Amino acid sequence: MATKHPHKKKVAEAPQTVAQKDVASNANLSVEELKKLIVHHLHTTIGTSAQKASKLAWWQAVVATVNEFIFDRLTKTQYSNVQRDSRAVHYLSAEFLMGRLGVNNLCNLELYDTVKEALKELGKDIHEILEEEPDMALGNGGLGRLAACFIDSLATLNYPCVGYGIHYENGLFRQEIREGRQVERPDSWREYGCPWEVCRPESEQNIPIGGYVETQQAPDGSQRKVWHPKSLIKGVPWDIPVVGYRGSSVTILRLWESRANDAFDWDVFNAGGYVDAQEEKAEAEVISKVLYPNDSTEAGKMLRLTQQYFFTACSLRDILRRYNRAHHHDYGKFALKNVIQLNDTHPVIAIPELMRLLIDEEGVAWDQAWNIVQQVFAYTNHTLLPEALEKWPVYIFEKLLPRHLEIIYEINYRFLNNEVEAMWPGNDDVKRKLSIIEEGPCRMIRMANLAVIASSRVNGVAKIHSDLVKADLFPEFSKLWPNKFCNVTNGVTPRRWLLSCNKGLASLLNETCGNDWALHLDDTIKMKQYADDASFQKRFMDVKRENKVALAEEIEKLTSVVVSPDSMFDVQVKRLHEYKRQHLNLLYILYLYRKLLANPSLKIVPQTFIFGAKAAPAYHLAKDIIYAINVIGDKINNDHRINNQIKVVFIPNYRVSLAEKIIPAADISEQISTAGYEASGTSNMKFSMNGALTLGTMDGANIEIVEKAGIENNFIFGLSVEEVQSLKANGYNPWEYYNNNPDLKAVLDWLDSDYFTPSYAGALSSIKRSLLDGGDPFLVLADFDSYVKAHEKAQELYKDQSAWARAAIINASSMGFFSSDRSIQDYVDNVWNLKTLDVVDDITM
Ligand code: 26Q
Repeated sequence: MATKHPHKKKVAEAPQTVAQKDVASNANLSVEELKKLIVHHLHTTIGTSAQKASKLAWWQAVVATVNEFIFDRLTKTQYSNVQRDSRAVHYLSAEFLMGRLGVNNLCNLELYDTVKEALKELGKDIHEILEEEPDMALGNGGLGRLAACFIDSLATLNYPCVGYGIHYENGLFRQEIREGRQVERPDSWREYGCPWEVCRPESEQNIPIGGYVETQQAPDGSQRKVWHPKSLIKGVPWDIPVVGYRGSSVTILRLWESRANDAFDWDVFNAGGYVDAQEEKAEAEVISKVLYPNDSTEAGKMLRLTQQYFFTACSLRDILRRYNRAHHHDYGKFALKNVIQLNDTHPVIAIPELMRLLIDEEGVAWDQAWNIVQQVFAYTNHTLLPEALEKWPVYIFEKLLPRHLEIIYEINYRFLNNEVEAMWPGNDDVKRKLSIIEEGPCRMIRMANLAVIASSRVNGVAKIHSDLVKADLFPEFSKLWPNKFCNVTNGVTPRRWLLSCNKGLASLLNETCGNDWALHLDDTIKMKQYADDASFQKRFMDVKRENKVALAEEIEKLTSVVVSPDSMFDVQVKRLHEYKRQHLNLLYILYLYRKLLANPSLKIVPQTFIFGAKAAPAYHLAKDIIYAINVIGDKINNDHRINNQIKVVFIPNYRVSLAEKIIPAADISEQISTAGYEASGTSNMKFSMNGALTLGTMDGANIEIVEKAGIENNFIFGLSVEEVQSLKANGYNPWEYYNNNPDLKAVLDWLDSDYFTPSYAGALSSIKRSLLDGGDPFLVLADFDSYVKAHEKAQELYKDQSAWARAAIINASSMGFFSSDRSIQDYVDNVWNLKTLDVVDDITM
């Protein structure tokens, strides 16, 4: 910065802060200015110097620097929302799988290159510094990452919104592999504090829980319900600003942390119960301690319901508080100003909680409250797996949420006796099916039924999934309310999944499609015209190779396995689940290995099979599959007879930051779920965007992906949804496939031997057992043959690098539809009905 008095002796001067600058011009910020800001923060925020600072300190200083820009924009966004009294969406999700925010925030603020240069001049490498950031792994997989992509798009598109979730102290467990087996370790993403987040004690909430309900009679004979809760839990909000791309809005992800309520704590404490008070404190704090590591299976734990209730109750009070600041408890406009999106059934307890708040605490009549609730809520379904549909025992509700239980009974009674009775008079079968209560020895609350009954809209996450939601999951509901059901195909944010993670491809896109493709992903179609251009093909494949070289280095660092960037990288990274069929992939690898052993002079396309997957800790078969991948990989990687023609690597602790390195380097994207089981999938979109070819089934969003990118540019195999359904209906017998296919029989029998686990025969038998005695519920054996053929086709094409490049370019050019910006626009048009916000730049406060 220029000194105002050049004649004076130079003194150290604090650089101008961003608040004093014109922030609209981030891109024009000079390297010199940024260097000063970063060093300034090293001194004044972190308390160290450029000479002494650790990498962590440099990272913290970079964050402090960009936070100046972020908070300025955040204040303006929030001010504008209040001024306009805008209608907003509140995205309620038990999971937000944000990953790292560093690269993404720098790219969205268009500061990446300047910060890179500034750090370089300060003698630091931006990659190394940004690697210091721990992943925010507050989610299991697809559903949580979708929430993260959606909030990025909401911020970019300037739609008024708040994301609400849980401030877990420990995110998804860190996975270590010991002797081939998964070991779970706690994940502490805030060990040294998270510099992106801000605590907002002024917006704390107190949430009642437990106790009993008293019925009071008024003199006029009417009844009033009074809940006497056993305790209060304090909810402390932590705000994480989410930065829209290119100076659009900065919105908030508000995560609730549970604490002991002060009053209760002190009562016990004063009575001399110091130790008891500590126990009560621990009991409250445990609620936000840890993310449940289940993906797609139920874990009916009391603590899980408490988590769900805790964060939705905090969020609703926050929404009501904000509404009442402008509308003073007049609920006439509540549904006009608010929409609440339920990310799966996890936050569905919000429905009776909003009824309770309106009726018991705000004095709204039942009919008006129900009217509001039915307009405000919308529900997204993410699974068809029956065991994944949440149900809670009535006795748990009696204990934790007695008033909510009464409200649920009342909602159910009115629904069954009005709507259902009108449509199906006297039909008790239908009533039993549609009831929120499942009768039986242990009566259960069906959260999905409650969600459908109370919501204005119900959507699935890919075309085929939404069709199946109507036809198979909720056929009667969709007959009752045909217009309630709709589809919103998932999407992913191109800012993280292309612009930030694949700089090489991003610059090819800039060259061929202009500079706005990260905002308008449809623009990438312009690259398609170069699909046949040999020189462009080469440049495209050079970028891919560079990414493969970087991944090969990372693989060697993490696993000590050396892989060749010239081999075909075949990648399957996702949660481990039988329906995702990692074991089908493994059977193919065994098949190929056997072929090579049988014929040592056989020349195949060299292939590297890359896996990454976490298994739910109690899902034994899933953990056995991880073990099998590791021991089989170990054997193959060290078997000199096959001349390094295949390698198998299992990358431990798969997470968002690893995905960002793996996906840009993939040649083949394995999307091989049994048709009808993967609701959508979202990594399939990321892979395709980055120029991988899909080897997959006609399931979830794969169908729409190949519709756009051309089935001929991908490798589709296996039974269709209809074929799966009819095979199952007609009695599927896996033994037939086993007995009729000698190759298949041989690889399955191999699992019973001690070939891969010397001195421990049968260590891999559980996989074979599940596929034969277990009835092969996901039709692995039925699809094996066609899977092998798909792989053969892939190798054929790979031999022709020009033809491969062409298909890869077409894939990468055709993913415009799968931007989460398009998904969000679909939600806005069909569900939320929002208007974009003009962020006021000039605010006087
Ligand atoms: C349930 C009960 C107790 C504890 C945890 C859970 C739980 C947690 C996470 C149940 C399910 C999940 C996550 C589900 C999920 O990620 N589903 C995926 O959602 C994606 C986004 O729509 C889809 O693309 C995937 O197809 C779907 O599997």
